[in-house]
Amino acid sequence: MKELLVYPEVQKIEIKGKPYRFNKTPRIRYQSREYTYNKIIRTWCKFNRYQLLESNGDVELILNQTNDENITYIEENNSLTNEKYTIEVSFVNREPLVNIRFSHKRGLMYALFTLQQMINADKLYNCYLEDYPKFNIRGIIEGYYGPPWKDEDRKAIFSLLLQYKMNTYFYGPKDDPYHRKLWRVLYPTESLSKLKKLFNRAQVLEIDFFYSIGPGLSIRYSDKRDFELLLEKIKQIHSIGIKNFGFFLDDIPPILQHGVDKKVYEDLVSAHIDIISRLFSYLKTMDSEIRLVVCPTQYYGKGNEYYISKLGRNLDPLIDIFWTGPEICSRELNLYDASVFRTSTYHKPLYWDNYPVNDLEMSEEMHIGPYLNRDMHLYRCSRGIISNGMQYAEASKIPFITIACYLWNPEKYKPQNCWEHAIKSIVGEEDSEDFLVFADNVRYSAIYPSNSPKLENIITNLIFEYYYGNRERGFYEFDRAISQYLKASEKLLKGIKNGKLAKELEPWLNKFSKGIELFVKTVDCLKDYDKNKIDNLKELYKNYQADKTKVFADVLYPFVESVLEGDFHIKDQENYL
Ligand code: LTM
Repeated sequence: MKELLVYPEVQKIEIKGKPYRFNKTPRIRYQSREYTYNKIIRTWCKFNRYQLLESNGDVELILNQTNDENITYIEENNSLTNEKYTIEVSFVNREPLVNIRFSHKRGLMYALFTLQQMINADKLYNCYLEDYPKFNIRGIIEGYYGPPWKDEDRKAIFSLLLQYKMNTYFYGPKDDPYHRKLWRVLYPTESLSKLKKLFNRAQVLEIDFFYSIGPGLSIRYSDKRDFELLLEKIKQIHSIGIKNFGFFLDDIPPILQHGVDKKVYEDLVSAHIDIISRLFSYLKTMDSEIRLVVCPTQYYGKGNEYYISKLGRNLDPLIDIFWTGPEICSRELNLYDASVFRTSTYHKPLYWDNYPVNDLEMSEEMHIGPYLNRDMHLYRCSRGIISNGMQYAEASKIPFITIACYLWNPEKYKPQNCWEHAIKSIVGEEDSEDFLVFADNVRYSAIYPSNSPKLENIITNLIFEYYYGNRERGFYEFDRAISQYLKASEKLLKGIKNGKLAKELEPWLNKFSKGIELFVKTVDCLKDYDKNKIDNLKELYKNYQADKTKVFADVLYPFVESVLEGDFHIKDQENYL
């Protein structure tokens, strides 16, 4: 079958014939009917700079809203949906006619993002495609420690979420005082109106906006007044239209703190069951459409421990429970662990995936690598995945795109391809080749605890040639390979088109360039062993190590150290053979 490169990849596609090739930006013919859809089509054309006409045009667009079973139900995960769509491209008098079927505005918007990628690839295949997500809840959380994103960052991220068919955003920055430390205090008018604008933007883009509150540091669970204050705060947020709430009890003491609570509850989990249940029943009477997601105090582990089993079994099945997997930052998420959680809590986990977040002790790392090690069938046993972002909003977009592609179509997700696509789209076509050279050395994280796969090969090859092969050839190949790194380092340091990204990545770009210089000078000492050079190298290495920014992880150190210690000269080739 011919390849149709659309991100995220579509579920089913049948290509029936040759493509229609555009030699100029297409004009879209669309007979307006329904106000909401007309507005969507107009915005879509404007965004893509397509001319919109009522007659003539190059591509005729027909919208077909339907509540048919095959558009409102997903077999594979047995769920009702408003996100499914089909696109049929046929040709009438050699001109493309595009028929989109959908049940809801969200499905239509997703269809248009697929269609624009088909059109922008300059060829529109005669085809039929059917598309829908495998995970129901797909999104991100602003839930890290550190400076919260600015509203303009959030809005840009919302657009990215829609473009890559994610449907959820959780507001829960640990450093917004009104979210956690000052949870009892209502938002001042100005902050509330900003939150409302943000929520409105999310609504326009079909993103479910969850406001989260984290009262666990100080709340007295049994106290009537504290419960009233909690409701006051929730009501304030509800007054601006928000109907989805997160109730966070993470990163708080694991046992009851207040004397009054110790008298009323046998343990922390009993207090949590009580307050969550009271809150949920209040919310449901206030507004039946409200959704509630809880982040428990024990949010990682095996999934069958006392706290989480008791909590899950006693909470209403409609309340979703966050879970970060076997670890806080889990290397892997698999079906076995998900089913243990489900069996013991009577809830499918809603993953709070701590990737790409890089706060606290991870702050020297930059997590721009692709999403990895999540089972391709996890959607069968989970409610969805919410990825925790980095304080670096622009850099977070790279992993976010790969996460979105995995969540929509995990069985077809190809991390490397998707990552290269993400880099092209965020960094820009002209800088992406050099950026990839850099990014390959900034991949270290909980989900990828090694680094620099390409650079590692260069070192391995050099060491092999040095001892067992041909030294001249080894040095020649090294020079050739490293020239790409030198070029990338020089180009990226001069600046890239995406200035915001360059600013966020500055420490890592600087460290990359220092590392490449160190590497070249180290090999220079190998080529021509000289006491002065070694002394200079020692100095360079000391400076390099003083900067803790993590690039190359543990790939460069052992090589430089073995040269500094004279290993290559002491161990003579013959001794090794
Ligand atoms: O993961 C959870 C549920 N809570 C916190 C996050 O706020 C924090 O960003 C991550 C990563 O450090 N770890 C947590 O424990």
